[in-house]
Amino acid sequence: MSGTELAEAGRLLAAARRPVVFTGAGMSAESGVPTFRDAQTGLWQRYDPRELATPAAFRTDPALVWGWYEARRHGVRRARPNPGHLAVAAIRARLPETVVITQNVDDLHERGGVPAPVRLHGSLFAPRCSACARPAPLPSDLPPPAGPPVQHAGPEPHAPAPPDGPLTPPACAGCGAPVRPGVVWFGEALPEAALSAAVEAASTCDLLLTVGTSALVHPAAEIPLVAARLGAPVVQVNPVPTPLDAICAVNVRGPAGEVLPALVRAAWPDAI
Ligand code: BV8
Ligand code: ZN
Repeated sequence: MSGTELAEAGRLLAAARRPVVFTGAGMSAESGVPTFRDAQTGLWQRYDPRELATPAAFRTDPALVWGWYEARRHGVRRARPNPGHLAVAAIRARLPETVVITQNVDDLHERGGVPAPVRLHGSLFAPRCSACARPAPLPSDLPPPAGPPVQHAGPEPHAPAPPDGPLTPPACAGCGAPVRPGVVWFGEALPEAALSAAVEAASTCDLLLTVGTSALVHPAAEIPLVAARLGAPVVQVNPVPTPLDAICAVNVRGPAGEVLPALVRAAWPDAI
């Protein structure tokens, strides 16, 4: 990350009043949560995440898909917000009109101090019935996540080993149908309220910060384009180029956990 890009991005952030922070899997990479690009581990390395994250896969083999999501939920429970998540919360603390929009299904923004990010693709912590959509309780096999966010991102010391295989999903208490994860699968529509809140925020923001996304999954990938089309500067944080490079005022090449705290310091030297 070069000083000039950081200084320019800091200047844009300091001048903003209604920023949008738009995040993807790269935001949680330094917390140990694998991105969609990262190779899967264990049994799951045999599967393409895009195949497993579909209604068809759940219909064909609900235990395989439920097991995968439970393994991911365990992994997130063992993870902690990284300094990037804390910096996003610091931006929002400084600029209360900040809207955080995420594609991620982990809860690290909330645990990092952002109470209600706009969730475009759902959450690992909101299971519901696959037939009647009745909310279902989370399997209670895990200790609550430890206290306030901490600097290091190491795993939870005493959490039990994550399941690493098929797991029969619980039955709905209402109609008995299998419970499914509360995420948006490929081929499924995004939650109407979240999508319109995201488009609204991108349409009225005075800066959009896009962090850790390859911008390949739609319609989420269009959110930064909405902001750019309406004249808001777009700043990208990603170690590598993405399809968004061309619309960005500044591309800061580096990991979110390092760049975002430095960006906040560049914008507000007294902040952290
Ligand atoms: C729909 C939840 C229709 C589940 C997810 C237009 C064009 C082409 C295709 C389509 C189109 N419109 C629709 C489609 C089809 C499809 C789609 O986009 N396909 C893609 C693959 C081409 N979209 C859909 O199916 C959507 N639904 O269209 O429905 C419809 C409409 C009305 C009525 C009925 C139906 C639904 C899409 C949502 C799917 N669910 N997640 C789960 O998590 O299991 S998507 C999932 O994948 C994530 O949420 C995220 O969105 C995406 C992964 O992308 P990223 O987050 O960007 O992560 P990735 O790993 O790709 O990249 C990581 C980046 O971080 C990299 O750039 C890397 O360099 C960087 N990085 C790494 N480390 C760091 C870092 N950056 C910073 N710091 C670091 N340390
Ligand atoms: Zn039901």
